[in-house]
Amino acid sequence: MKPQHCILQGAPLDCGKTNRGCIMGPDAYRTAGLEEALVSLGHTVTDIGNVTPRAFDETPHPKLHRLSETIAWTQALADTTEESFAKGMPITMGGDHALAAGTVLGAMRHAAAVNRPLFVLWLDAHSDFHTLESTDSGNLHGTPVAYFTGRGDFPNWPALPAPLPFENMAMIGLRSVDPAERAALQETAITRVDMRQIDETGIAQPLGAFLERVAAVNGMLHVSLDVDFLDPAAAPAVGTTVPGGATVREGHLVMEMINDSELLTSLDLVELNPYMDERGRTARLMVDLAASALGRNVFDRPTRAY
Ligand code: HAR
Ligand code: MN
Ligand code: MN
Ligand code: MN
Repeated sequence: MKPQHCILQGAPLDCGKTNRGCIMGPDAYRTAGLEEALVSLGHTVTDIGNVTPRAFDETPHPKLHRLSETIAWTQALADTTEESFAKGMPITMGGDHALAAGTVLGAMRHAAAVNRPLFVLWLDAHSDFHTLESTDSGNLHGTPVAYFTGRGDFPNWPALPAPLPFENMAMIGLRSVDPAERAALQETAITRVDMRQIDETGIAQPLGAFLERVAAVNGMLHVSLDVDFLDPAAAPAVGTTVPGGATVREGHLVMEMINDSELLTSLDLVELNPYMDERGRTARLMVDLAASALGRNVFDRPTRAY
């Protein structure tokens, strides 16, 4: 990866679920040395601080948790992300995964402005493909993919320039998909790679195929890395642990392949709950994975323990 100007943007959004703690995520990434890691790789970094949503009036909803707040965050993050694209590569320090509604919308606006296709790589145990109708938890961090692919009604949410085509999306690491999400996914051309496939073929094969498709059309690549993509033994600081996740080695391989592809244009680091961490180890691992996506050489892998 060529030297980048990285724009770190804190998104202490904690409204996408009922368990709290992601509000502390941005400061955990700062404490774990994200900026310093990127600078050591030859990048320049501006930390613009934390984004704040515009004022919102929370009207209690019978089913959906903190809907108005999530919409306000989506607007604010889309605007900030779009502005950050004008300066460099937006790297969003979450915050729970509801933030991706805003960051992907910002990336879509930028992609439309520069006339390039946008692709999204979703590294997650979950598909986050619920509509506002199909979610049974009411937790909006389970819905951003439906929003930005234009599936279902999201009244009062910011309008999309155009929905993200299903063909432009890959989900890798799946192992917790609700029945309604599964049925809906099967009707789409979203690339879905579950842990069984990773065990059978390795993670490099499906990832490499997706990256080739992005490169073939000079696409922009937005990567959304959910902590629960990783196995909870390696990354315990997340509210929604699912056993059987990606190993540290698989995580680094994915990030190193992303770096080699030179396709990355924006990155989300989501669902870190520092309240549940063990002496900062998950925050450090996430920082190291981000560094791998931005060029840390395999021989430079840190000796610090997770
Ligand atoms: N599908 C479940 C729900 O709708 C769990 C969603 C959990 N999402 C995240 N992000 N933790 O991936 O509630
Ligand atoms: Mn997620
Ligand atoms: Mn998840
Ligand atoms: Mn559900």
